[in-house]
Amino acid sequence: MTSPPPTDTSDGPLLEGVVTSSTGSWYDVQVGDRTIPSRMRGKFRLTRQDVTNPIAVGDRVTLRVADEDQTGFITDIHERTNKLSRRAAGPREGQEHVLVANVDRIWSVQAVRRPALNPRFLDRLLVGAAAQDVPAGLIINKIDLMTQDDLPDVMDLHLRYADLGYPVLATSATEELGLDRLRDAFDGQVNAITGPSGAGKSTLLNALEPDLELRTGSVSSTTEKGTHTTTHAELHALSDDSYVVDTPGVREFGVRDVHPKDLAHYFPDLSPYVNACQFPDCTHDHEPNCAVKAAVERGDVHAERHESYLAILESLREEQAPEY
Ligand SMILES: Nc1nc2c(ncn2[C@@H]2O[C@H](COP(=O)(O)OP(=O)(O)O)[C@@H](O)[C@H]2O)c(=O)[nH]1
Ligand SMILES: [Mg+2]
Ligand SMILES: [Zn+2]
Repeated sequence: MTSPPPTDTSDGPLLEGVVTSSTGSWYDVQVGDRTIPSRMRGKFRLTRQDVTNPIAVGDRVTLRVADEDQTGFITDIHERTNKLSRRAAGPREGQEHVLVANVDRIWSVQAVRRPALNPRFLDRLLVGAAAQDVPAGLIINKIDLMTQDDLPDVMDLHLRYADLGYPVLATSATEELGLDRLRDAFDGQVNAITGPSGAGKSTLLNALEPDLELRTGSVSSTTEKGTHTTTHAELHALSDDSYVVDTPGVREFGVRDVHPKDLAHYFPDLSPYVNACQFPDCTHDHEPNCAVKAAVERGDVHAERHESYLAILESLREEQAPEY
């Protein structure tokens, strides 16, 4: 931390690559088949003091590789298409922490059982993703545990989100069901994977790529919350042009900065109705002649989606109370 920012003493050719892991001072940059340990220009930190990490996993960078020791020096960060971030905790509280940049899709994993399906949690993730311009998808895992009793809820969840335009996949990581489709869906993309602890994220990734050897099962939910696994997020290469990054426990990403007024816009099923409400500032909660509530009553919008909307609205009002 106290050492002077490194300067460009390297002499090799300029290359382009993607940052696959970051420890804060060193970055692994993948260039073709090579992984090049690299440092960055000090000015990136100076010009971007509002974020904890000026370079994040997923960033595309230009670097120069020193002939002498084959380490890299990052000279340029390319413009991002999007990023997933959350607010930093601890000494950097309030700053933005970028979890991963240039995400093609974030996949939310839900388990049929252990832990139970949780549409409320899922909707929060979908809002966070939409607010950060990251397309989302749903993976329903542990289908091997599905019983006759689970079937209606699982089908309902599958259809509900497929109807909203999200890709929905059903898998069993342990029985290796649905993995070919998952591989196809991941192909050629930078994928983030998220969802509640225990849903099977790490097991799924190991099933796709056994060499990853990610720890599974044994992580207690408290440790997972306590350690900022996300600070050391790592982009795993699954094939030449497919990557995945595990972003566990990022419940709050993106949602907190949504203005309550804009919330309905992040629900593709609610947003078509908002202009038909009687009051232009309708929050689709208690107001009369609300077109959203009418759509729920007609069955055109799933009641649970409206409940999720109201629950998120409530949490935003609590957090943003001074302004709203
Ligand atoms: N029956 C069943 N168990 C699974 C499946 N996927 C994961 N598990 C188990 O669920 C537990 C949690 O898995 P893990 O991958 O660590 O979940 P994570 O917290 O989401 O990364 C482990 O004991 C896994 O063996 C599955 O498809 N079917
Ligand atoms: Mg895990
Ligand atoms: Zn309304």
